[in-house]
Amino acid sequence: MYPQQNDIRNTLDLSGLWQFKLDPHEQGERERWFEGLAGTRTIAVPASWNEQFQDTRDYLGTAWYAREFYVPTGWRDQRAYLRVGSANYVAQVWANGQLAGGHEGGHLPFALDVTDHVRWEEPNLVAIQVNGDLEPTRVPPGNVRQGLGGFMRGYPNTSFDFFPYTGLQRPVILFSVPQDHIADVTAVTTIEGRDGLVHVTAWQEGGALDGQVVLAGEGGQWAARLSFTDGCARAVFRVRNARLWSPDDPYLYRLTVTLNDGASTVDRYTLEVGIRTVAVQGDKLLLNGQPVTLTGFGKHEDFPVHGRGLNVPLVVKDYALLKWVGANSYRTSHYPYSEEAMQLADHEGILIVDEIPAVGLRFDDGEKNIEARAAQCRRQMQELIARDKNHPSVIAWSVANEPFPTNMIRRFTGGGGEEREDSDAIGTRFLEEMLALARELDPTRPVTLVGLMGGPVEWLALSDIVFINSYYGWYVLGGRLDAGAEMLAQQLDSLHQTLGKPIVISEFGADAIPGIHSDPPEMWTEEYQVELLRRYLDVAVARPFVVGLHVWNFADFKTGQSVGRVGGMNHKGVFTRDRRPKMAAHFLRERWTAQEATAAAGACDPRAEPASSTQ
Ligand code: BDP
Repeated sequence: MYPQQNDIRNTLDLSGLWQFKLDPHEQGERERWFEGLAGTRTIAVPASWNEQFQDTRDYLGTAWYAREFYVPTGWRDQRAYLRVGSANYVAQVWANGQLAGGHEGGHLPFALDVTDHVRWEEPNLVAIQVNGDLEPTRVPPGNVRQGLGGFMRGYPNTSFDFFPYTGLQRPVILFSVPQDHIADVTAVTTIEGRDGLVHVTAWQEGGALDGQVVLAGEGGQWAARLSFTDGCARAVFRVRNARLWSPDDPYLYRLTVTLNDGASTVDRYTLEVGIRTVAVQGDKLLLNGQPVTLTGFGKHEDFPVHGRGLNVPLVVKDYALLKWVGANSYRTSHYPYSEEAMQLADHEGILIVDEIPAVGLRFDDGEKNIEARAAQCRRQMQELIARDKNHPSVIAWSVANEPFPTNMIRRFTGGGGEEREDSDAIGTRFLEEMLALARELDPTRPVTLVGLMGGPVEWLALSDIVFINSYYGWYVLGGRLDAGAEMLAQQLDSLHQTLGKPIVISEFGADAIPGIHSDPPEMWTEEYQVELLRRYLDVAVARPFVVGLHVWNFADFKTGQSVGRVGGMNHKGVFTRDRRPKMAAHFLRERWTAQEATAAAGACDPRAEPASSTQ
């Protein structure tokens, strides 16, 4: 659960300046650096370490962070936890020289019980060892053996197209809870007629206390007693004429769970709850029983200097730009984003497709590697759903981005790619397993995997909603916009005919270097980017089963260095990296905000070209 400061619980944010030291020869543990770091420099947390110094840009190996802090005396009777929001990729934590625990996986929080390590009335030392090496067994993988002897390979050698930023990228927080405490709360909402039902499950740890749950918001306040059996208790509220959560009206009720010991309150935790449902029906995606069309982007957590580090003003700014451009949604490509981003999405009514870092997966490098990645994907899926299950903004889980079939290159080059290979069958089992796990952990949301253009249809068929990345007019049929649009139309029609499910075009776009122009449009110009997006929007609008369009990308973002990435950047953003609109942003705004106007006027298809704009 996200740490909370209230009358009982406490939080102490350790963001700020930390001591920092690289450990390229892995000597720190042997030399007991966790007892105190010597010869350090000062670094900011949270932030990726890569761009804070010139010599750390491409350093992904082991490094150490340390800082001292006091624990408030008032916490003496409570349990204390150290919570790391994101340590990319693997971390070990020492408190006052004692190993407190560790974590693998770069974008999800972990909390370690440090109660027994705390020193009262004197400074405490925390040391965190982080390693971000790229390895085939990690998720996402890197340094994967590839054909072509390294020809055209990028640096660093990732299996994904974004910079492998490393370090303590989200806040490190010390928090305390009472000995007997609320361990978890889940709120699931359903709708019956005009009523909203809020189904609450609460878990307590340590005690055999009674509890109470109160829901408050428009229409009143509702309370129920929680009696725990085996640490778990349930309650259901019926909210008559509920004010439903939606992008147009992201209304949140407040749900407060308390544990009571006779007369006094022992623990308290408050959640914001949006009453809404998500469902797939035939080839439609339904929000609160009504068809919804996703407009938006694939994004990245990325900005100069702090890299992938949490930057709350940037989260706010990005949501303001999403609204400005008329977007209602985005995908957390290609890893879970900050908890603050999810909270703000709840407040602002942004629909989120929440993705684990399973990008660049292949199934042809041996059972050991494949199983190591599967284990890691399972863990990340569990941790992601545990973290984000209560956000009304989260409307779907994505278990992978562009899993790579072995015969892909042959598929593209026309060399008989249709025959199945063993590794494709391994891939099928892998993806089936991840989708089944997500469905089991959360039966209330659709699940998907994001397919690679031209990838196996049998993989797309496994999803509840078909997500497909499509680069006709760019990587395929580059320079040929009309031929690209024709291919897109054919592919969509054939997928719809075969699968009969709603389709989201989850990536499409063209790199555009800001300020480069041409007429007629040529690749890499702003005009070409606009014209490519226009064609995709036009093809989609004629196909009601296309229930979403996510442009790749919201903003330009940093990548490794390679022949396809000018200045170490992917330039498919419709905003520049510093959030200035390219021509494409104005184009989308014209299309997507006009959609609101026509929708409000009750006109037919909201995605249609506005009458005033020129073709
Ligand atoms: C897609 C990937 C995305 C890349 C994009 C691109 O899903 O991560 O950045 O292509 O090449 O294949 O721009």
